[in-house]
Amino acid sequence: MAVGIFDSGLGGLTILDRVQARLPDVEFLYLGDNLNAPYGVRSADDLFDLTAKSVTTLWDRGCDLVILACNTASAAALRRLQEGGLPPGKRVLGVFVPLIEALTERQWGDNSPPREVAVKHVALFATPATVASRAFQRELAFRAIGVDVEAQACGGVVDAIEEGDLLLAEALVRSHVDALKRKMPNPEAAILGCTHYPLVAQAFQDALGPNVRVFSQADLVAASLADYLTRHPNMLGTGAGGYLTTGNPRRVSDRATQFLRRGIQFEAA
Ligand code: DGN
Repeated sequence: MAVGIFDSGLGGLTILDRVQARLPDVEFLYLGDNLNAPYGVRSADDLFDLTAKSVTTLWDRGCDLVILACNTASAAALRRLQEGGLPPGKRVLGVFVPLIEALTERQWGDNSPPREVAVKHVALFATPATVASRAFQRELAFRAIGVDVEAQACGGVVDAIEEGDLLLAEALVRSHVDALKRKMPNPEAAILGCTHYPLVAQAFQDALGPNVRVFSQADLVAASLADYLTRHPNMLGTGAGGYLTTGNPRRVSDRATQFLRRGIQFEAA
């Protein structure tokens, strides 16, 4: 019985880590499309095709529920997958909505009309593809009015993290935060809209200062998944847990072990 977790590469491990801590009795089958990473600079159609292929792999391996633990894939493919008709008994969820529900102080699945919320100025940090999609602003507009969102495309951060160069990633974070602050000097909240960024969350917080609330996507997704599985216990699926990659399993295992600071063995997808 496993829930599928998909990311373009290693970033989704930050989500997996928190959902495993929250749901220790649930198995997870992780799939990283390392062969085709990074996703952040690809076209929307390309992202849709790659994401659909990986989601189908996880469904075929017995995961009835797949989480897109990648904002770039969620932005480009989630609604299209959901609206295109899912195979019987299969579901796919993304990582945007839990974050936006927390930002707008809504309960899970509250689809009431958009309303005024406490936070007025939000900084969004994400990959170029996620920023270009405007998916975050679209989902937010379904739930809130009067919120000003300033988005900063954080080129280079994912690549530096995937290469294990955290010092470079932190330096890039500081320059992206500076660029954001020139456009929006006093955000009240910051969204780290990429599953790689928890690895450099402290650099974001330090550069933004103590008065900016940085939302933790991984914890919010974990809480939302726990809630979903309580309501839909039949979505646990029939597959076995583990770690799959479209890339080189040995190289990906080494990077993942460094990334999460615990031993992880990937197999070929
Ligand atoms: N971690 C992915 C995200 O949340 O958008 C981006 C990874 C990538 O391939 N650029």
